[in-house]
Amino acid sequence: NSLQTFTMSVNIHINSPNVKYTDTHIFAKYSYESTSVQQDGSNITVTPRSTQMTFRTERRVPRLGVMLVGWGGNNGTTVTAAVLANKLGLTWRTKNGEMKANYYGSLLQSSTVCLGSGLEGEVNVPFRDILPMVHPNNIVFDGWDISSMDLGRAMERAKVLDWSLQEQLRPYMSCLKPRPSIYIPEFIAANQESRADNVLTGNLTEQVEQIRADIRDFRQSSGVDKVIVLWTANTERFCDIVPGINDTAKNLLAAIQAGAEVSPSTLFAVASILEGCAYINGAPQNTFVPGAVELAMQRGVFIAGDDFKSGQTKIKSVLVDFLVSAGIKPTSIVSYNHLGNNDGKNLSAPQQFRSKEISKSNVVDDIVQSNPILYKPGEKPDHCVVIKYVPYVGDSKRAMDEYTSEIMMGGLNTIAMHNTCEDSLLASPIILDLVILTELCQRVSIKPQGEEDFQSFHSVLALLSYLCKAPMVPSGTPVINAFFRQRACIENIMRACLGLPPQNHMMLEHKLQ
Ligand code: NAI
Ligand code: DG6
Repeated sequence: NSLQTFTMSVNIHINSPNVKYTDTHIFAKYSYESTSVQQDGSNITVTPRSTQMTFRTERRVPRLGVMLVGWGGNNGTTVTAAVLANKLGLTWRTKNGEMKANYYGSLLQSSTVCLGSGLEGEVNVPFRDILPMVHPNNIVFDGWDISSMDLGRAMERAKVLDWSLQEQLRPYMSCLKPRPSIYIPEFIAANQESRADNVLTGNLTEQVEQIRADIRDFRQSSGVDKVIVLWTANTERFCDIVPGINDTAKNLLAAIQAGAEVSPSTLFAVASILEGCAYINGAPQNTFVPGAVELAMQRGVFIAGDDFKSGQTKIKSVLVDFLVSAGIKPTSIVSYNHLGNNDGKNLSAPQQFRSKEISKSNVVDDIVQSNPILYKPGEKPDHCVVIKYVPYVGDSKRAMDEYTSEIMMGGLNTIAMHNTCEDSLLASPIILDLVILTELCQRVSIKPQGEEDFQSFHSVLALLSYLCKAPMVPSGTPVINAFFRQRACIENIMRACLGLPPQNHMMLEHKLQ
């Protein structure tokens, strides 16, 4: 047996003089190896650098509360139901036999990492066990929706989960009712108006104050230690970046006071940041206007987004990376999909579709730019994104992709793909990974040698890029879209928290005589 994989939870203890466990923290001394490059025409000088750092991870896992904006939607109801079903250990019968609640699709709960080699060969452990992390079963949910439907009926409206599972969950789900939300009709499609029966009134300042009061109320009444707010509501249209309105934190706060145009998602972000709660944007719109980013940085609060990377785009960030890094030149990427859920209905309006089109289109940019042998400066593959609303297929999204690439000596390679799956069952585990990783990052701090204090990660939490279609990164820093680079970043930072070297796949121990 050359491979050992644990499915049950394991306790990992690091046997190293560089790692110290106290009752409250794990301290790990770490040598961060990087390279600095200087270019003079075709002469390139590369200087390896070692930076000594200490990683500090708080060991106590808090009780986490998650407030979803759009709680009554397909994702909101599905993730809440899935957590309940897992917590209750539910099983249900379908025509394919008995099903058991699980967390498939979650990086943390259902994938493994290789710790190293033992006498029996490679040892793989669940990702969730590398560091102390919140378990999804222990998350307490709350949230807002412009639709007043309780979560039991909303789960039925979503048509995602098998009926016999819904029947078991309904008594629990029916007790959950979304709080009234901020509704500004011009930001989402006009076809959403009929469900908006649960909306706040008053001016923008009063509405933001109400959202802040809701967060405090939830924190107090549920007894959670921490709250994270996540937008899984309808995709909004982009808003204009207007100097004097949303370009600085001060202007944004003044714009809210003056009742200027500020999107509901930005109002939620501001309310969360002012309450010291991390805010994650699961949709494509530009919620994080410069003023919101500045506010988050001023308050030392994490923000992350944009847009869950769940299906077609996830494959794109694997496939284009594979092609380009294999020296093959993608020249045309055509991505078509149709779906029939309420998200698809909202996206059938041009401005909301445009937000999604932008976020789905940029995903190949960094991969293409990384290979100037294949692409001239500014050259990109043709890239077309189409989304159609077909009510009958409901949440079961169909995605069809065609990738045409140039291969050797004028040859062409065309790959065509067809994918069918429930959209919300892809997004739900991503929501869980997003909030659990964000919470973990709040407990990690780093002290480079020579510095006095431990520093937290930048407010713009780029570590979550793996889970986002259009990753937001601190201004002036590189955006990484390639799937396995994004995954390696999370894995290696977690390894660093334990004083372990990055996973380098060299396996020299097996390659020498
Ligand atoms: P949905 O339409 O079923 O749910 C959205 C919910 O938001 C609805 O219940 C709606 O009433 C509510 N809502 C709209 N405006 C609101 C506001 N201002 N405040 C509070 N609630 C509001 O959509 P679904 O399928 O749950 O998707 C949610 C979001 O996630 C969409 O923006 C979608 O584009 C995005 N997304 C979904 C992915 C997936 O795979 N399911 C992947 C990537 C992004
Ligand atoms: C239409 O594409 C609906 C969208 O909300 C997508 O389902 C969602 O953005 C997921 O997109 P992708 O590209 O990750 O499958």
